[in-house]
Amino acid sequence: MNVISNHLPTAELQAIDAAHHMHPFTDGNELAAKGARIITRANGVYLTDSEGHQILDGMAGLWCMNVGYGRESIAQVASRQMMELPYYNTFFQTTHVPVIALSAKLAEITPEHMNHVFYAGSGSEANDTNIRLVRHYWAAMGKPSKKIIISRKNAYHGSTMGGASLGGMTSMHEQGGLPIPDIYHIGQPDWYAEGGDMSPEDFGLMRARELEAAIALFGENKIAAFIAEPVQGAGGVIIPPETYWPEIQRICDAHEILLIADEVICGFGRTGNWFGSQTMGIRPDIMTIAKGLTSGYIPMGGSIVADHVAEAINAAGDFNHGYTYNGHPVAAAVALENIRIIEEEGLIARVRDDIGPYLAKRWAELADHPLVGDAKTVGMMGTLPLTPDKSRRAAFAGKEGTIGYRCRERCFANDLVMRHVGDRMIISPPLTFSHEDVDTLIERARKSLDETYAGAKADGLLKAR
Ligand code: PXG
Repeated sequence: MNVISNHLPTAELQAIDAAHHMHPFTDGNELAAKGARIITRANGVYLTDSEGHQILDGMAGLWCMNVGYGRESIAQVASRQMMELPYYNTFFQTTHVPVIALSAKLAEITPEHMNHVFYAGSGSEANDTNIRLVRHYWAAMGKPSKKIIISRKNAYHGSTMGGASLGGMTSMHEQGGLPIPDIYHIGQPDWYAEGGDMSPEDFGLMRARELEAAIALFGENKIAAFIAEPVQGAGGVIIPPETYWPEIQRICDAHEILLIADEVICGFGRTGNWFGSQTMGIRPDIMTIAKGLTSGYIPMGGSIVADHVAEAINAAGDFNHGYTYNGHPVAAAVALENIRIIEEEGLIARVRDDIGPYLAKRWAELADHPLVGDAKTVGMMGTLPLTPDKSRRAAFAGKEGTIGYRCRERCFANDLVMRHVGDRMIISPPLTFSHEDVDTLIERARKSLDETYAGAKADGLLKAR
């Protein structure tokens, strides 16, 4: 029997957590003083905490719980697979049925020219694979000098040395001596924050052309790949202007640069297609997947590899790369069941035609709030930049993120999980959200915005920069 159970008082559990558990992206001392929120169960789109609060999960866990909590069939599939074959590796010329079935299924639902998968345990691991994969590919093609990978400022591609280097988060680079060599970052297509007086269309083109400038700077013979999220997630749900992706695709094609679409957040229905690449109309050579692949029920990630890339890799002999848990049988079985649910319940069409448009309509209503500078969605992702002056899309005069943090705290108090990135509020709810869930989210978000506004006004924090 477990000695530590949900039945200990909250404060006691918090004290044990603070004493022994190091949290990701967290100030440990600050959290120890405050006490972590303890989530004890979840069902559908609601979380329950140790104090009995029913919290609407506007973030689908961490952008991953696409089919919602409490899926009995997933638990049953995992349990059966654990009894039949809990583990075997895919090294040394072996394979197993769950990984065979999942690979065939992924080949079916990914774009037509992509029929190969290299598995990993997470999105970070998959992006580390991608770095090795694209460099090895160009070496196999007789072009070993093509090593540099171009990414974007404020991108998120994971927390491993490779993933964090590809990412464009300077606060991550500052810790641990990153980025690793031969990674270069260009600007992001964030028209709201960086577009100034330009039209979104002109700004999108300008940011895409930074890729061409970077290629000219180093020389085409040095560049292996460009990596980007179809819609930046952790950076603040940054939806690029319509001109951006077509221009990026043109540049990659014109200069023999592999295009890696990081679909860790956008994949598996979030944008109203199987993959964000389809929503943005691009043709990637590699796609990073994780999160929605298993809806977070168990960890799994991978790289979906286009035929021409896989053929070159296969022709070059051993690819000296692999993880113990490549294609883990229980994770593969869970992924298959998760995909079966997405298909059976028509969740992708639902996001595209029903709940996505309804969320877009209700979310847009928040734009009339005095704190809100913009209110956009794509599929089941939304962004809400806060501002003290709508007409200029101005930033707050005080420390960046102060108002966003306050708003997140108000959301928590009002039983809604809505994240903040700086002074932007973001959502990414389960794809199973009902119209009523959207209504509840909007109601709680508006109440939280009202309280944030009143508090910020009282504290004199509404001055513009
Ligand atoms: N790529 C993208 C686009 C991601 O969003 C990863 C790779 C890394 O995946 P793993 O499975 O290694 O975490 C991610 C993960 C946040 C947040 O604060 C976002 C992620 C992870 C943790 C926090 O929004 N995304």
